[in-house]
Amino acid sequence: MPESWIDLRSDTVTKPTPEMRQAMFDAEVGDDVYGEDPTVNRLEARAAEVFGKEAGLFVPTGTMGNTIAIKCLTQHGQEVICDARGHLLNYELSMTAWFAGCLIRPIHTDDGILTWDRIEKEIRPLGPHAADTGCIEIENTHNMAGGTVYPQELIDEICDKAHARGIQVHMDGARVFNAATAAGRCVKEICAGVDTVMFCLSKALGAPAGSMVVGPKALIDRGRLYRKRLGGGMRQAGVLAAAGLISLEKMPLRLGEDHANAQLLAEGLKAIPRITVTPEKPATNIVIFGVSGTGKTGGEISAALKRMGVLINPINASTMRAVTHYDVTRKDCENALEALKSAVIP
Ligand code: TLP
Repeated sequence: MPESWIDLRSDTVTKPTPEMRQAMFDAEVGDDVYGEDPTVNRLEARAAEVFGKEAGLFVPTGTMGNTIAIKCLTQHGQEVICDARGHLLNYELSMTAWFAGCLIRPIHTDDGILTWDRIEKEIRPLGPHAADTGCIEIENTHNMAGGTVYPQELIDEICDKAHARGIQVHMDGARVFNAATAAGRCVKEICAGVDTVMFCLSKALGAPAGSMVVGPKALIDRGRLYRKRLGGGMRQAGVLAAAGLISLEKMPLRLGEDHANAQLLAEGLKAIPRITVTPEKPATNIVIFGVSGTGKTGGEISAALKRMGVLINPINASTMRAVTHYDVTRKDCENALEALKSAVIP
């Protein structure tokens, strides 16, 4: 991909910073399957500390992190409640079914945010006709709903009431640091009630690869075995963990810039006739916009933009998603808006 291209397809496209590359070069490593990689061990301990949990597990991807957490929180044949547009349900190759042996019970929402009232109606006790609810999964920020952020009182209520019913809660916090920036809270506070959290060091935090699962020690110990089963025993993974440590310590501090750029994009998009933006003011770094009024499909607009050196993916024929991150500047966003105007206005 030429360096000059403006890549708004996802925050997964970020490249490691010079500081990360140096840290990777200098990393002290060992065999992590033997528990002997000092840099991985440091990252796992630090992640647990930052989230106020007992233990952490370094995994190659967010998908593997969610897969392991759900497996640890459920029994084969149970159900997992999550939002209908959740990443867990739609973009993880049915790993909840394949690995944990659970069915997802989706709840449709406008903004990706579940409430206890909606969840409670879907909780099932085990009986001759129904599988019981194994766990509840919440996505914060919610990707396909446009980077929406859970109000803290909703998370706390879901966790308190789920626990009172003997049900545990997993947070897909791929972008939980974006949620923290938007809410003005630390991740420890946001995640105090949830049992397990998966968060990504890649994506908004810029590491080349890697995600974490944090939670109770006994659960993380089991998760480590599932990671090996899934092929995630990465040996001298300290080279990646070294970049991950920088992501964890430094990169959250700059996420406000990405949020401001997303708002700039949203404002500019709203000014283009027949484009709609939902939510109108993005809370974090994801801008979802409707193009059905333009007479062109998302695919056609994406192809026209590509010819101008701007990459934005369609979600489907009528909707597109632009994601800001540290490899796109405010000027890039202004240029992307100019390209969008010429792509949709005949
Ligand atoms: N999201 C990717 C795509 O898979 C859609 C993206 O470009 O946004 N949870 C959430 C909320 C995610 O957005 C993603 C990745 C994951 C989990 C999975 O992470 P990876 O890609 O590391 O397996």
